[in-house]
Amino acid sequence: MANDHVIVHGERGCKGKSQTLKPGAYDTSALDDNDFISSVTIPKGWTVTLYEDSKFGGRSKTLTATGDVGDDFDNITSSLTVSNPDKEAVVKVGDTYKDGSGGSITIEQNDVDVDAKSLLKLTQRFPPKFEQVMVLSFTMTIDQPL
Ligand SMILES: [Ca+2]
Repeated sequence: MANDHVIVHGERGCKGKSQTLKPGAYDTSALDDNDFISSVTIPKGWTVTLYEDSKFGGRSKTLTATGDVGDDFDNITSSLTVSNPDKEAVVKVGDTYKDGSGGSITIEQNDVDVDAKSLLKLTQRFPPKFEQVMVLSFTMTIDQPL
């Protein structure tokens, strides 16, 4: 399964008319058709939120796994958002002392298998704005410790 995009399908069981979607927000005009989505193919760790109405309004449903959207959301999606977790987080603090007497600290996130549901929180509905909550598992390297 491709892991860099989501696919929405017009029939249950990930069949029928389909549209490939990169991470982003898609209002009704950006979708191939209104109210056509019945199932979604979702890469591991990604999140898709469906909205009943355009402009990300009405009822919503968040999906994190491939499958049918469910009886309660079959053929009613008019807008949606696609989010992928950013697994690369590198923070570098270094070169504080130009004379070389200091050191540098590198904090690098390991490839952690995080629960996608804990990564993103919708803080604003329109335009959709997500707050990323991360639990960092990192290694710290100190060059030239004082
Ligand atoms: Ca609708």
